[in-house]
Amino acid sequence: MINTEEFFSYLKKRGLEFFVGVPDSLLKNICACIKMNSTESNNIIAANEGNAIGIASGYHISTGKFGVVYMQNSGQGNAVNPLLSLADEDVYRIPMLLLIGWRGEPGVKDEPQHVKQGKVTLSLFETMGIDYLILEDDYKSQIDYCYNYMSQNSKPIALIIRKGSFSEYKTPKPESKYEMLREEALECIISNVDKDSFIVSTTGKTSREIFEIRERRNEGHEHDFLTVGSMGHTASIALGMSLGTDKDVFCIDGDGSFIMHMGGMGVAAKHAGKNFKYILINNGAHESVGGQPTVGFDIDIKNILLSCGFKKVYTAATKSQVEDGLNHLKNEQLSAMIIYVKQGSRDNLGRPTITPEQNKINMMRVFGSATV
Ligand SMILES: Cc1ncc(C[n+]2csc(CCOP(=O)(O)OP(=O)(O)O)c2C)c(N)n1
Repeated sequence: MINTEEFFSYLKKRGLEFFVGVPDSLLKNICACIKMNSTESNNIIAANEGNAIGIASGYHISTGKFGVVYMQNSGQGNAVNPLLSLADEDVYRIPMLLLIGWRGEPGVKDEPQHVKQGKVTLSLFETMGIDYLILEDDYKSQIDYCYNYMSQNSKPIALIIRKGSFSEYKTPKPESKYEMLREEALECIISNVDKDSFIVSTTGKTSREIFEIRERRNEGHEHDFLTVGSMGHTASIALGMSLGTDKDVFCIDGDGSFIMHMGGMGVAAKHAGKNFKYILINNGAHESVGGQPTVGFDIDIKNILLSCGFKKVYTAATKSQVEDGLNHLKNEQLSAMIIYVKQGSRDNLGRPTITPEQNKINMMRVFGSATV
């Protein structure tokens, strides 16, 4: 196991002192160490992994230095376009060090959404012509190698990081002015939406908590689309779903997810019928993967939604405010709600025990759209 602080210090020693990326649970300790030892201007938490490649590229152009870009391998997809059409040797040829958390490594048990991505992570880099090393205990010589490679070739290079590679890095518990936990807000939503409504919930603990709430209440899961992967696309899935039914479709998004592909909200609002209901649970953080901050508390999400076309946006920070907001959402067209919560979740939070495909089939049976 690699000592997280020593790894970070060695990067800095080699002049690798500008960090940008999207956090990942597998990289939780190194992300926490970077955050605790950096300022906001040399550790930027990007909206999505493609943006991170863009930021590292601009940084290189103005400084001549190499940015360090961290991401979960799920973010490889978001990064492909700027890696191939910006940083690539056939285009601008921009060096940067990619730190990639390898979820779904073949042979290592992981959740369904990581299995395919884990299988293709290395071959995708090979196809893109990006060289990589798998991080080992002798990380200093690997960092030296990457540094020299970037200097000589002026190209991106990746360090692929296996689960459990870094030692624990403890961070102080986050403080919040909000009272409610996300799970409490979700329980309140589920108790107050009509039984025949549908829910499309975002990636991470939101969907895991919804699954467990349904289990506790002895309810089925066939009205809930638990988006396990494809972070940032929840509102788009909900929009598409709402177009095929008269029943209400409640999108339950997270701030990190909303910010990742924010442009989709304008399109969703433009095409939403009266049954598209948008709820954003804002804890100002990527709570599911270690609590790295988002800009969720820095930007005016209410006005963003209003300018996207929502007619009214309610805010809630208590259960009774959530109930009031839901009454409005149920009765009004193009109303949305932002629920402010504190960070935190149960240590014993489980994961859906039905497969994603079964989740889809069960829902399609309710819609009457199943072909199998
Ligand atoms: C493309 C992509 N990048 C990163 C991740 C890792 N990831 C899973 S959940 C999550 C955080 C989601 O944050 P938010 O939407 O604010 O919800 P919260 O966890 O705070 O409830 C991240 C970064 C991912 N699944 N996919």
